Amino acid sequence: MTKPTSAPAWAALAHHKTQAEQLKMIDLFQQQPNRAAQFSACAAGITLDYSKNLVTEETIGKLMTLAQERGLNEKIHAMFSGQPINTTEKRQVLHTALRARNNHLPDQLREVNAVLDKMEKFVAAVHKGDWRGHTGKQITDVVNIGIGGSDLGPVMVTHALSPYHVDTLKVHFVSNVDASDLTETLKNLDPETTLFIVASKTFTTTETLTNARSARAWLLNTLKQEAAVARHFVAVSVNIEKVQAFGIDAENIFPMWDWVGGRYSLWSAIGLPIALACGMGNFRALLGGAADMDEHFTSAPLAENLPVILAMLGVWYTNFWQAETHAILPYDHYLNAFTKYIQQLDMESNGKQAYLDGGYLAHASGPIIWGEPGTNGQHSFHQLLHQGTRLVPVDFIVSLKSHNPLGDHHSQLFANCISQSRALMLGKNEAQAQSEFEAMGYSSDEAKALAHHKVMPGNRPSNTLLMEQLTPQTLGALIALYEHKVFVQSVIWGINAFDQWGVELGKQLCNDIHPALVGDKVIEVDGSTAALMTRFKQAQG
Ligand code: G6Q
Repeated sequence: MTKPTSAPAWAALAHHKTQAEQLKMIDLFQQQPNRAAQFSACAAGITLDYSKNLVTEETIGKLMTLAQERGLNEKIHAMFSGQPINTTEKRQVLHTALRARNNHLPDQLREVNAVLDKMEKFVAAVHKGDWRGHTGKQITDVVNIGIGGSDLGPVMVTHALSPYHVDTLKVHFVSNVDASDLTETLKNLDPETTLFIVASKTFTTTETLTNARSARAWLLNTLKQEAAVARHFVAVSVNIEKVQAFGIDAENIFPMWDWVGGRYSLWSAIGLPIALACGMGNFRALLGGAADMDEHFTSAPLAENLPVILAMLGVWYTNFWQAETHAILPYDHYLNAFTKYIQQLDMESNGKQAYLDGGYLAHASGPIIWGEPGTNGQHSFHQLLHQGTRLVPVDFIVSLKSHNPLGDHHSQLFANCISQSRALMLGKNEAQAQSEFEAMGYSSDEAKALAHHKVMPGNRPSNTLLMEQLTPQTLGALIALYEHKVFVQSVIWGINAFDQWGVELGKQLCNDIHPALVGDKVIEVDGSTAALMTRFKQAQG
């Protein structure tokens, strides 16, 4: 496959950008009364309003041509049909099979359904109190031990679906090898009523195994008998042998597969903490919402396809406007872990510099993803969004209905959300700024001198993603929407969204440094690292 920069549409877009610099969004709205409807699309319970972008019909046409020239339709088919598109790891990419309704991959589907059934029985047994702790007490707390893809998805969804939680069980998450994480979590828990899920696809991740060993020691410190482990530890992994070597019963292992990437795995048994928190019905509804988005992604024409539109707008700003970051701002308290989750999904997938078919990228790839829920961000970093020198495209995410209708909270939340996107677009000119200062009592000379501090350039782009309400279905669709957006961008850029070789070197170095830090082994390192190691050793006495 040729480089994206050689695609005719790439050159056309580069030329078109010089004209697009003259676009004023607010003028476009005046010229096209229908603009909001024209640049909106809807699928799987999510409406995407992308009318507040620096685009015209021509821009969208050219972006979709680029997608076609990059062979997007064929690549979508290749992923869904199980071709080994993760070529650097020689793997299929089949997280969509975890939520598939049709039977085009019978082998995978049989295995997936068997694991879903096993999860269903287990969740019901824990909820009903049929599964009890070693001393016969009912389980009241579940602690998921995992990191990265075995943590961020389940954490985000479990928080997001708080209104659906069963009230007999609390689910906690431990990820960091920093003992403070485990210690603070276990502080108020009772070993007799606590169940651990060790979630690790490979079952070789040092942080997870260290936490799991300490959790087992904590349990046995009270329960004394090794047999207690069988009632208090279950695992999710591909690596059955290693799980058994850790001492977890074969019965208590929920399998997953090589064809599910870590950051795409919340739909597998890695989602067990979600199912325990909300019940299997809600977990299946989450899968259903994602399946709805999959169906839309695989069937809708490119120009009406939500993941494709989001992705191509991202390409527009990243590659033609040199935007370096992308803000994701959910106006929803329950989505407080959403941006962090998308950060991994996007940055671990598309933070790449090598073309799939050889050579290094001649253009930018995935942006830096950041953000916080609104309205909190408005009292902090939104200053930079409005007046900073950088272009930051924004996704606003908001629901029409709250799970907690209280006074006018929700209307205030919604008003703030749409006011922010409008403010980004409108901006404020010098004359307006000056008269505002005058209205505040400043003299006209002072107001004139200060005016430029209040000027906001405006014309800054954003998308608004609207849901009726944050439910398991709409959340599933929203996550799948971003998964596919990331995939589409990887196709445009010609990179592999499904490997993560960049995280390896740090792990390798740590495997050398740690033994030298805790023992007498001497290793050759640079002066800075050596001095830091000496300070650590001295501090430990
Ligand atoms: C995700 C990454 C990474 C992975 C963790 C945990 O795509 O591969 O975040 O999920 O390193 O790995 P294990 O599940 O194997 O412990």
